Amino acid sequence: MTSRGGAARPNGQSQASKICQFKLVLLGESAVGKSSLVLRFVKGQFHEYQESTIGAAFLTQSVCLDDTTVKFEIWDTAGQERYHSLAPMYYRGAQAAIVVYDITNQETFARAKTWVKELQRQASPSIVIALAGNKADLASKRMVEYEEAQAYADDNSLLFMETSAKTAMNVNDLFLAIAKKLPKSEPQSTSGASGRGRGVDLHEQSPQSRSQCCSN
Ligand SMILES: Nc1nc2c(ncn2[C@@H]2O[C@H](COP(=O)(O)OP(=O)(O)O)[C@@H](O)[C@H]2O)c(=O)[nH]1
Ligand SMILES: [Mg+2]
Repeated sequence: MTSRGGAARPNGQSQASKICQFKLVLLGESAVGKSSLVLRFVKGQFHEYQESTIGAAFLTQSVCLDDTTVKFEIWDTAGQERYHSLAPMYYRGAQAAIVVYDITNQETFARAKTWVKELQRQASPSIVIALAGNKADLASKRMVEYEEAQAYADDNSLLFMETSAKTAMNVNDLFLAIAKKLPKSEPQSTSGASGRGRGVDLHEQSPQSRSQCCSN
């Protein structure tokens, strides 16, 4: 379902607004707040007793960047180990991933690092990876230092923010930062000529525009 916007502009500008669609996957240990981040971003809500995710859940939400509407197809996965083998199904073809940990739990940070490694090895080489240190509202129980996570993110070229699905801190900003980093319409880079997982799922089928996400 690709709706188009801004086809006719009253001021007569010929440039219609673009709609870009991207697949984004959330990964991370269970209970770090993946579903809560999605719920906050998509519906502006937070539930103290968020039901745990079974398998995966799918939602969409858009953000606007200048003349471009970036529509995220969000795949929220279950963090339990028993679902691990399903994960490649969700990150394959994804243009963006948010790897979430809980700042009050070191183990979840270690687990986030293994997700990042797996994405670096198995996902699309051009995937935009963001690291989210969630539950930033629980600062008094902090076990993962901001600087440690920032240094790790820098070393691995990840976007990094501490977030709180509870207070909404940095939730929209994180998705917006990802939207900004995603390629909107530039030509395919020659270095990535194999194009594995460049994964533009939009349905503009002309061969030259395969590497583009936008329709206008
Ligand atoms: N204090 C606080 N609790 C949170 C936050 N995000 C999620 N939670 C809580 O953590 C628990 C697990 O959240 P959930 O979204 O189900 O985690 P998931 O398993 O990663 O999807 C729930 O009880 C949430 O209410 C947050 O930012 N701050
Ligand atoms: Mg969940």
